[in-house]
Amino acid sequence: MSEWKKTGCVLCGQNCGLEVLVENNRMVKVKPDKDNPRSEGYACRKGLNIAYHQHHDQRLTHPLKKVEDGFIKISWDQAITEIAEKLRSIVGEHGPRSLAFMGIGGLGCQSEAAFGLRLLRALGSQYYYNALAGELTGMFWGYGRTVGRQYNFTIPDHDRTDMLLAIGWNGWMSHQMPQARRHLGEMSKNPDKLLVVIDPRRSETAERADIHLAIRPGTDALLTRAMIAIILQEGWQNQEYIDCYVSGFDKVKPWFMKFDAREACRVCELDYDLVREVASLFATRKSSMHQDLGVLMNRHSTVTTYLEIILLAVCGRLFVPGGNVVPGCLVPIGSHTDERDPKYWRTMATGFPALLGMHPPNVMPEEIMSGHPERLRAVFVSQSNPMRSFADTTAYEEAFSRLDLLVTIDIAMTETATMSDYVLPARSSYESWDTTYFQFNFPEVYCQMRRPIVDAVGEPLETSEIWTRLADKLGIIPAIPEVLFESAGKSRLEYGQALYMYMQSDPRAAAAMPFVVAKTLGKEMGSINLAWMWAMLQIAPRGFKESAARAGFKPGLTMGDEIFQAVIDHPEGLWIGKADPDNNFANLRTEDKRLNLYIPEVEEWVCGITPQSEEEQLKGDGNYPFILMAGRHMDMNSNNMMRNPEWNKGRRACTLAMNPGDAGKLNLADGQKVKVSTEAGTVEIELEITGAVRLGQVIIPHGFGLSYNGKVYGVGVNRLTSSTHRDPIAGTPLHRYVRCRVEPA
Ligand SMILES: Nc1nc2c(c(=O)[nH]1)N[C@H]1C(S)=C(S)[C@@H](COP(=O)(O)OP(=O)(O)OC[C@H]3O[C@@H](n4cnc5c(=O)[nH]c(N)nc54)[C@H](O)[C@@H]3O)O[C@H]1N2
Ligand SMILES: Nc1nc2c(c(=O)[nH]1)N[C@H]1C(S)=C(S)[C@@H](COP(=O)(O)OP(=O)(O)OC[C@H]3O[C@@H](n4cnc5c(=O)[nH]c(N)nc54)[C@H](O)[C@@H]3O)O[C@H]1N2
Ligand code: SF4
Ligand SMILES: [Mo]
Repeated sequence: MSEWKKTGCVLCGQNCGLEVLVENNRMVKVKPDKDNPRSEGYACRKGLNIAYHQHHDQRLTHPLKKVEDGFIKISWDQAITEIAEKLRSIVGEHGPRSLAFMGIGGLGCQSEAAFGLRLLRALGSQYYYNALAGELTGMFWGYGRTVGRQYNFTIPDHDRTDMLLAIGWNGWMSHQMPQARRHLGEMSKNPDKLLVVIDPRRSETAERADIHLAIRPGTDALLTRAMIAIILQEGWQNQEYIDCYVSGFDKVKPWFMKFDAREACRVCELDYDLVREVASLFATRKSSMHQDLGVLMNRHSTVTTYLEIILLAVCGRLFVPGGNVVPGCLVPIGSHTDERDPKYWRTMATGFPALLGMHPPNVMPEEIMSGHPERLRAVFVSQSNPMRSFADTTAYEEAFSRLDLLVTIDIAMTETATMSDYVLPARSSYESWDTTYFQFNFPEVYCQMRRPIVDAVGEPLETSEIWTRLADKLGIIPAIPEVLFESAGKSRLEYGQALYMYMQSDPRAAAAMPFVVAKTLGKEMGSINLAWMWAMLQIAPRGFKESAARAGFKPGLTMGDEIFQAVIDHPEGLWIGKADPDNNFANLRTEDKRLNLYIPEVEEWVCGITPQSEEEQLKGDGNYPFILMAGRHMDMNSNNMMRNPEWNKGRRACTLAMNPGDAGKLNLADGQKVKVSTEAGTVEIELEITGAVRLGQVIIPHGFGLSYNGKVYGVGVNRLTSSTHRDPIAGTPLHRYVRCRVEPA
């Protein structure tokens, strides 16, 4: 029996619509879904290879427990009972700070987040480590301070902008915007639109740019300071906008008035006149900006994104059509956790704050290894593979071996699972109902509730169900009145009323709401994730309801249920809301309702970024003469989501990429084995000589070094990264600037 079924790709945040031909419970053909309103028939090679993610030899089928010589299968009941007992005893003896959760909610399977995080809070801990705190939290910090909410970060208004400035973003390969190649291709060809790329190398996106500023690696803070200086010194700023919407401008203006932009450009190895032209275009056109890992994972990370916010603000490009806007959403992807508020925990040994509720994976090894009495002792990992994803694999290995309890929930036997005391099998995104909350559109709000299209093999559960069973065993879920079970079987409307009454009557019930819904409506629907989508639509904030009304849903008590029905009726995905395009300023949530441009804590840092100091700090290191870009998003990797190397058969996927000029000087030949060393470690890897890399820079992609059927595929680049090479505010890794040495192996 075969049937085409609608679903979506979970390999990046775009979640393109897919149609999959399923035969005998296997995905046999995949095509882009033209009916999906966000991707409109677009998909990349990763999505078209999704079957490799679903069907492979390392899929987990049963709960596993580590014993002396490997793993044994155990029942769910035994797994949940033993884990709950250990957890209770660790937290009882050492306090809640000894417990951390990591991952939870990847690129396309985010329903579990409400459950995992509710459980963590119920156990008294705030330690939530997530990959976003390994990339984006420095930027969230900047928006938190200037705009008032860490979740009100902005994206370019792609459809309306006429100049897109791409800084450290290789959208052609990494996407991070819907239908990236269509959009970037159109920008590149349209004479009325400008694509400007700032990237040290000729990336696939830079190749298509109208202007490419081939910046010296690691100097974006200096360049951004120079661009603002040029604009302010020339008087090109949008003074009307500043007068109306900005506070603190007078405090930051002096940072730029005497700054020597010409000298800065020389240090950035850029032509001053070209930089001046880009600054002038940015100040005068309907411009917008997308910055990504090239700057977020680089020197001065947090301050670079702060300077970029200043650049946008002085040009009047925030919250305006065609500029940078806050997209609409059903719920934000995290909560605002102002690091100045003592109620939010910092990490014990390293003192890093949670930003958007998340702590940085870079510090976890130190938090486990520290002698602090409340050090981390128990870690639960879901939808993450820290043993390959996060900096310093060697430090992670040592730290994880010191834990009293490590539990991994995954669909695959990963490198992290292999180290765990318990491994719990999750249903994949194609075996369960699930969704994502990432939004990359403006003003529309997107939703697709993917439905199961293949049956799970063995006993895996929805990840939300695993969290619910643990919560139940730990006694966190209050007794649920019979009427909730009964009404769940009758109608959603009756159930909604009963749930509302119960939540009003008992504050404990409100705190445990996801679990209550899971055990009642979730049971009735046969999916906790699906029931939670219904519940979310009932409790959605007012802002979303206004946005749903703009998209045509009837305001009133039944609105949530009406949207839920529409979600069910549209397996291809749909628009469930529309942000107000004329009132993006409503996202300004500071006390004075203005953009607060001045952040005193980093004044010294910003002012210290001068051509002289940068030149000094960037001087080569004789021992480690190359700059390693430790990680690269290309169409042959997908973080750690594709384990079977067959999907790249015949391709050269994991190499050290080097410029022909450098290879010539070192007398190295394409294809030969080389040894790459950094302060953290050494690896051996095949050399690829290519003009796509800048002189002095070398690249190793991430997402490799995965062991499959006894063989290791490629090199784990995080053997070469050090976890202390990180941003001082956000703790994010500086993977795009790792000093290294290359020698023949
Ligand atoms: N194919 C594929 N796509 C993916 C993923 C994947 O694994 N594979 N993963 C997804 C995820 S989780 C993420 S976070 C995104 C990341 O998406 P991107 O941020 O676009 O990914 P990178 O490859 O790191 O690209 C950053 C660019 O920055 C440049 N760069 C390096 N150093 C500097 C510098 O000093 N200054 C400047 N200005 N630029 C610099 C690099 O040359 C590179 O072209 O990709 C997503 N998409
Ligand atoms: N050196 C270096 N390191 C990097 C990067 C870099 O550029 N350089 N990039 C970084 C970036 S941007 C990111 S986002 C991180 C990503 O790092 P991680 O947070 O570790 O995420 P993934 O590598 O995508 O791993 C996702 C895991 O979830 C599992 N999974 C899939 N579906 C489900 C499900 O439904 N339920 C459960 N429970 N599990 C599931 C997959 O099998 C996989 O093991 O890596 C970072 N690491
Ligand atoms: S752009 Fe590619 S990887 Fe991202 S969701 Fe679409 S098909 Fe999947
Ligand atoms: Mo990422």
